This record gives sequence, structure tokens and C-alpha cells, in this order.
Amino acid sequence: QKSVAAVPSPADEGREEFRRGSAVDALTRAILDHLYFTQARPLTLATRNDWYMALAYAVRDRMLDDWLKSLSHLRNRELKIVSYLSAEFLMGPHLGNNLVNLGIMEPAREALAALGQDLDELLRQEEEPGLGNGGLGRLAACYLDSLATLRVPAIGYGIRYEFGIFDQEIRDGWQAEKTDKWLRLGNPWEICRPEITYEVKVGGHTERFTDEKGCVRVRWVPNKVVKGVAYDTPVAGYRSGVTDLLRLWKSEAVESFDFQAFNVGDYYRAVEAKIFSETISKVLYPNDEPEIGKALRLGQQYFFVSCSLQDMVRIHLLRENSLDTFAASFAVQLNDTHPSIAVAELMRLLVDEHQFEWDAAWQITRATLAYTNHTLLPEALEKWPLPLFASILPRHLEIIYEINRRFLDEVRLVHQGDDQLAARLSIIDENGERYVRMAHLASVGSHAINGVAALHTELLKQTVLKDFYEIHPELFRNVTNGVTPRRWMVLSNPGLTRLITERIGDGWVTNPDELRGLEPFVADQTFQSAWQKVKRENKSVLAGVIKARTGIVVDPASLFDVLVKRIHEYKRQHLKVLHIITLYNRIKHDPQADVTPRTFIFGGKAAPGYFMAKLIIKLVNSMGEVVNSDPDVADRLKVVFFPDFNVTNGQMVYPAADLSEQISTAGKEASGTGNMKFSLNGALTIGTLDGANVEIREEVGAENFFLFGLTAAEVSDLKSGGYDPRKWYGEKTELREAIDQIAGGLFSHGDRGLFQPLVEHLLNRDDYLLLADYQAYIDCQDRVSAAFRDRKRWTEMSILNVARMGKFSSDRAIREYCSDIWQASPLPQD
Ligand code: 7GP
Repeated sequence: QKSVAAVPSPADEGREEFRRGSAVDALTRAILDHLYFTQARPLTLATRNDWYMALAYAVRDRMLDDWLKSLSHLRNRELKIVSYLSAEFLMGPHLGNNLVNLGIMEPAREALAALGQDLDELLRQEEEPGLGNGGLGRLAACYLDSLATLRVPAIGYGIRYEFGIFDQEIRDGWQAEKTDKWLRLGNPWEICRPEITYEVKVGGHTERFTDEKGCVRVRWVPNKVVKGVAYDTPVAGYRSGVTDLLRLWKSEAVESFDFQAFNVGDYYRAVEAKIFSETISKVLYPNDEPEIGKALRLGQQYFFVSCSLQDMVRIHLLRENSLDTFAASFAVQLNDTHPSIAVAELMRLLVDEHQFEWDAAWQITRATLAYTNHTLLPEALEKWPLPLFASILPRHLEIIYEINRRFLDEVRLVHQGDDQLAARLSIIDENGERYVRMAHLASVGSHAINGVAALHTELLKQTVLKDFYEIHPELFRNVTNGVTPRRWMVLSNPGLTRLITERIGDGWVTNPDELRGLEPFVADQTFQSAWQKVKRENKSVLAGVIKARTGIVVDPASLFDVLVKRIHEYKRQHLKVLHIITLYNRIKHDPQADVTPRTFIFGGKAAPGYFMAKLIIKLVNSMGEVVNSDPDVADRLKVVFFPDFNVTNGQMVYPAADLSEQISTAGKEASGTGNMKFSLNGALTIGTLDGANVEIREEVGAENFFLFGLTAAEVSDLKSGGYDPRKWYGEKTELREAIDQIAGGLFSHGDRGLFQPLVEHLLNRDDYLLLADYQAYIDCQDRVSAAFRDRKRWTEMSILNVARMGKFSSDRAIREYCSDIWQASPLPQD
């Protein structure tokens, strides 16, 4: 006892200040301390990474009090914990965001300056954790920021991929993928919890046995067992005093298991088992390649879901002594179908491991789980071939059969004689080769199902989940996506943040409806020029980066016309290409043509196995080469493919855009969230009535939005009437010329074969109706060009866009999830 008292307590004064304080000298001391004691570097030898690490640790220390407090709240049985299950969390770089949310950006800058270091350089040193593909993963990250900011106890559960989304390089105009070794220089933000581990079974078979009470039960005898280890990353709210938790699972070998094999002399089998175990969390898979056959991917999904649910069960049992009240402890959100095996796994845990009766277990499962759908594209709906599923998850398949049997019995009872309905609703697809339909599993096992924008939710009800909607309309809701203004404004656009805050105070950061307060200034001369100046500076910065990365010189005075997102045919990057070629031809036909100077900026990754998407990247680059080097163009048009679009690069791109391209075929983009980031940073949108574009336009006003193209209803009418793209090709001269040039080799040094697959697809199928929307798009772009020349009017529209974006804060979205789906509430202020 005595010796304990003699140990200096962490509350010891000087230490307290330097461990936790946010004053400049406290930060300075903390950074030096970590440089020496954590990085083990003398000042003279410290590399940039050492400085970055030292700073990161100093910042992390400042999150610990709130974090430990939040962890202790997990034990408070009064509070419901939101558990966000997602195969992807695209967090982006942590350092800048944490500095913003903790409110210590400026003191940190000063502290480093005193040490001869430049904060911006250290911010650039961080390698972002690219643990997601695009929208879905980034949404999960925005939601964690909002949960912590709104003081809602939450855990984001996912996978700690050793290799995240590949790094993209452009070689000879083609995408080349490079392994993302983000952990190479260490990760100061995570804390490994070697004591929080769970075993996850895989494969094998099941056995029936009679327990001591005489009940028949099932035992799963796996042929492999894998261990999941928790890695925790703190997620600080914006000056909220709450830090939530991102808990990612890394797979490892279970020692006992390989020793067993070793003892019987099967050394290589033991090593193989170890390799398999470590492979599970090795790499992130692309989201837009067909899944079929990827056993490892199903293994990943089950792995993280099982670890997460076992973790929740453990936490719940720290609060209560029975699992009866599990649904009061946790609201579990399934981020698309990737975690939907949770339905069967929670049933298995309750029935097999905790001896629940089926009905009681089912009630708990449905009360706990809710499902968000993020796509209507049929090819992206997950389904697993039955034999594959059975070989990995034999027990879960039995459970799914039982869930399905009971569910279909209910359906048949209410809709007697409608066998078609039962077949359509079935979790098992029996048309030909048999599959487990994961969206059906998620829907049957959830108490709420939501889409991510109003239009998307309507289409969900009319198409993909029509039958579910008809039998259970009360399960459906809409929660339109949102993005966090902290990362996507305060951090990435400090110039605009300052300007806005000077006028209306900083309340908008957590209450963005206050941005409406900008409306009285729309016509104010001084405000307008300050606004223009900020945009111009952001454009200059981006121009510098473009020059450094691509060698292309662009003019910050030109209209920055930006299309950044994953490359996909439905997103229609190639429609943008047709527009650029059209403008190019106008100049070629009349070199004096009055064309508004534009810089076209493309960015985005293509799934490595998606041939057409990669060909589109090649087309952008090849077409760009021709346009950029043509003396007739005289620099009026510049085409840039910005390589390796990711969160870090997005933070530079969105604030520098004048025009946001949201040109998907109506009905295909579930929501979009890039559209929100652009608008929030003062870009005007050209877009179709798709996803959240519809609501953005409603909010900012039709007169401040460039709308074009077919509606979702018109798209489906056109398609059902037998769409013939050749008709449009025949009628539109400019369109025909552009397509003929691509086919004729103008952009491929005479090679007519290179882009043939693209051209052929456009002329013969054109699934995404580029040809039908072409003319409307070109005409609308002509209106954009004219509008940009009226600087005053353009600036007004830009200000109004920002002023009216409040709805698209992820805080609003999270409040809706809390009240309509989770029944979760914030921690009381302490
Ligand atoms: C995306 C949707 O394509 C996008 O429209 C939406 O804004 C975003 O989710 C967030 O809701 N979907 C994905 O990123 C994805 O991987 C496959 O979908 C399930």
C-alpha cells in the first residue's frame, strides 16, 4: 500500500499539464517527450516521420481522458450503445481531424514552429488508412464523427486490413495498382488490445446431441479456428467531451490449434492453418466486382461479425446478468449486407451458446438489428452460392434454413396460394444454381430497413425490396446521407471557414442550419470578393499540386469542372468525355469560338478487375493528351486525371471546385455524398435527378442548380420500350462526330481497336443511356459556361449553395437514426 502511495499520481501537477494541457508550452514539452521516450530519437536525428509520430502521440494523449470516460460509460446499463457494423471505414488522415475536433490546431502549429517544424508538412506525412472503397466506407467514418460529436456512445466495428484500398498510379494513361502498405511506418492512433480476443470457427460440420436437461442441441465442429484481436482507435467528437471507439479486428492463428497439429507430426498443416488465419484480414476487396466464388471475402465478413457480436455479448454481460435485455444495450446497424451474417450469428450465439429458445432468440435478434441498403444495382447485391456457404458456415446455413422456413410459413399463411411470392421472398434463391441472398437475410432479421436518400428509398420499395415492402411497409424508412462539416469544411477549407465564421460566428460547425445566416450577405460586394478570393486561393493550391503530380499546368482563373468518385459506367465519366470532345470539336471547327476556359479534373479508382472502368481511365488520359497539346485549343481546355483520389486528395479537391459533376443515370446512384462535399464548399452542381441530388436541389433552390437529363421514371420507360442508342447516334451530329473520333483512333494514335469495346457498348447497348442524355447534358453545360461569365451571379449562387446545405450534415442523419431506428440518446453533459 505504502509503495503505491509513493508513486507519483498522474494527477501530479506539472505532469498533468504537460500530459494533457493544450497550451503551446505543454504541447512543446509533450512532443519532445514522445520524440525521446516513444520514438527513441535525439533531436539531431529525428526524421519527418519521427516528428509526425511524436506529435500524433501528444495529440492522442489529449484524447485519453475523454476516451477512458467513454469506455467506462460502456458499463452503464442505462445507456444504449450504437454498434455500427461495417466492412469499411474510410477514416482519412487522423491528425488534422483530431486537431480540429480537440480545438488545438493553432497551439500545435505554434509549438512545432518553436521546434523548427512545419505543421502542414507533418500533416502531409500521415499515410491515410484506406480501409474502404468509396461512399459506403466514408459514410461510416462521417457517422462516427457525428456520433462522438453528438455524445452518443458508439462503437464502429470492422476489419483492420493490413492492405487497404490499393494506391493508384497512372502509367501510359492506364491505371496501375500498388499495394497500400499503410502500416509500414507504424500507426500511432491505434492501441492493440491483446487481451480482447475471440475465437472464430470456420468450416467443418455440425452434430446433434442431448444436453443434461434432455434438450436436443447442436454442436458445431469446425475444421479451422481463427483468433480475432482488437485494435482500438479513438474517435474524438468536435469539442463534445466524448470520444467514441473504432474497434477493428485483426486475424491471427490460434496457438493451441496449430500446436495440436504439430504434436501429431503434421507440421505443414499447422503452418497452412496459420497462413489461412493471417490471410483473413490481409486485404480489402473492391466493392464493384462480382463476388461469386470469393470464399475469403465471406470468411472476412463472418470473422468480423462474429468477433464484434461476441464482444457485445461480453460488454452486455458486464452490465447485466442475462442476455434477455441485449437489445436494450445495443442497437446494431448493418452497413449494407456485408455484415448481414450477423442475423444468423446472433441466433447461433443465443441458441447454441447461451441455450435460448428459438422464439426468444429471434425476438432479441430482430429488436437489435437494422439494415441500411446502399445500392440498387442488381450485380452489386450480394449472394453466396450454397455449396460455398455450406463449406464455410455449415451451422449458419442450418440456422438460415430455419429462419427461412418460419418466415415463409408466415408469408404463406397471410398470402395463401401465392407460391410465387414465397419464392421471390425466400432467403434462398432457387432459380437454377442455389444462392443465399444476403439482402433478404438482412431484411428478414431486422426491425428497420432504410435507404440513403428519398428517391433511393422509394425505388428500394418499388424494386429490389418490393415484396418485403408489400408485406411489411412499417419496417421501411429513409435516412438521407450526410457528411461531417468538421472534416469537409473546417479542416479542408480553412479559408472559407474563417470567412464564414467572421460573419456569423462558429455555431454552424455543429449546427449548420446557421449557415442560413449567410443569406443576407449574398449581394454584399465585400463579402463576394472575399468569397471569390478564398476560392481562387484554393484553386491555386490545387493547381500547384496538379503541376507537381501530373506536369500539367492549369489556370486558376478557368472554371474548375470536377468529376471525382469511383469509376463506374453508371456514374458516366465517359459522358463527361463526350462533352469535352464536343467542346474540342467546336474549337477545331472555329478556332475563334467563344469557349469559356475550363479545367476538367477527373479522379477516382477503378476496381482492378473492372475492364470497362479501366478503359475509361485510359480514354480520359488519351483524350486529354490530344486536347492539352493542341495549339488550336490554346490552353482554353485542360484535362487532368488526378491520380490516387482518396480522402487526403479529396480534402484539396472539393474546396477548389467551381462545378460539381453528379451525372449518374437517374435511378442508379443511391445517394452520393461527394455531391454534398462540393456544395458545402461552394461549388455549383450539374446533375441528374438522382440520389441525393434531388434533395440538394430542393434545398439550394432550382435556380441555383444545373439540372439535366431523364428522370428515373423516364429511364425505365425508355428501357422497357426497347431503347436503341443508334437512333440518338444517327440524329445528333456533335455526338456522332465525337463517337466516330474515339472509334477512329483520334485519341489512340490511330489505333481503332483500343476503345472499340467502349464504343461498341455505347452503340449497341448503352445500358446507362449516355446517348439519350447527351444533348441535354451539352445544352446544360452551355448554360453553365454562360453563367460562369457572370461572376457576380455565380458567386451569389455559390454563397446560396453553402448557406442552404445544413440538411446534409451527418449530424442531422445521425439524429434521425437515433430517434427513428436506434432509440439511442446522448450521454448527459457532465
Ligand atoms: C455507395 C453508393 O453508391 C452511394 O450512392 C452512397 O452515397 C454511398 O454508398 C453511401 O450511402 N455504395 C457503396 O459505396 C458501395 O460499396 C455497394 O455499395 C454495397
